[in-house]
Amino acid sequence: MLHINKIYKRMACFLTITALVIKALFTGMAYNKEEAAIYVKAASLFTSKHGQLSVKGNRLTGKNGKPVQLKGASTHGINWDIGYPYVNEASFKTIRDQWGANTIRLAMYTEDYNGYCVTDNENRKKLLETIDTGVKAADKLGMYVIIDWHVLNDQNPKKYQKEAVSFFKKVSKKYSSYNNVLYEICNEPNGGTTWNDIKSYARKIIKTIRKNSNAVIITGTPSWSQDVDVVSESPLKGFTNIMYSVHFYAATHKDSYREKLKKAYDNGLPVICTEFGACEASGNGAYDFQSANEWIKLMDSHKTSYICWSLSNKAESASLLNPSCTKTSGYKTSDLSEQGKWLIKKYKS
Ligand code: IDC
Repeated sequence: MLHINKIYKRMACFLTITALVIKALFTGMAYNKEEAAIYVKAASLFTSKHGQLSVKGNRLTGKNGKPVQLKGASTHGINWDIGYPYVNEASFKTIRDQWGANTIRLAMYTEDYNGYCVTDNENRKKLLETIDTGVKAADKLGMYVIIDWHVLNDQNPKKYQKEAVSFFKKVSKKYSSYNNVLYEICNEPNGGTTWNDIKSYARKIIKTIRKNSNAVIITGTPSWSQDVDVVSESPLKGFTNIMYSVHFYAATHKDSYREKLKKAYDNGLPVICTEFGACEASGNGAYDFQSANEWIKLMDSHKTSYICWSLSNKAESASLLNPSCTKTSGYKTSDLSEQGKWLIKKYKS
């Protein structure tokens, strides 16, 4: 489907190129340095290079059919202090240019912290505006963006299924012309939530999104998105461009959890790591960079995409910024937590 935004972009591109060719013909010159730089920059943007993502076999692939590996940072809850300060263009530009990230995940809690499903209309509107700012900033910077329906204390995504249908209907329609958006439909089902519960929820939400968009859809997996092995025995059928999330916190989740991922790989499941940390699952405690390095090595060997939790200065180990850093963009190495410093070394290498 060709949407208005795409048509405008193509028309603008076509008209500009035509104007430059005419100018070159009349002046006998090629276009000037500044103009050339704009084209080189646009063409080199990560999303221009890879375009609309899809899933081929167990791999995330770009428009040319080649595997694409997303690497990025997740926000903390964008509802955490409504008006989350790190969702702005300069902030994303810093993490793109200084950290080597190509993706940002917008985590919106559904219940915790005055989440989307339990807050008032005014706050809900602010959350949608924050998502909009994030999607548009990422698009401009050539970054992919994951809109994350952050189920956590609500445990079973079916609890707010009605709200989820209405939310994904709205956003998939709004962003149908954007090729940089991925939808994560339930962060971490937990408690007694079974794979069958998640599957029934996922079918409903996938059908809702598919009315507007063929974007990649990511579903959470049982036990805080750890049981990819279980899921790989019985993935969803009848849909395309679906991925399954695996999450880990390296100081808590070690060999036995990596074995689950290996089994999912063996069974050909398309896996994406939409959240991880080098600390404990509580988001605090000591780091285990050795275990984190093992996870990264395993994921790199399968070109699995990964997104680190979280772009925040909250006083906890999982934060990428130091608690003393009050900047909302232009983060320097000295502003980063130990995990932040480790992460950018990984992303840059
Ligand atoms: C944590 C936040 C922390 C917050 C807590 C409860 O870092 O500040 O108090 O949630 O809402 C997850 C979740 C993610 C957690 C993170 C660390 O997806 O929301 O964030 N974690 O505990 N799964 C495993 C770990």
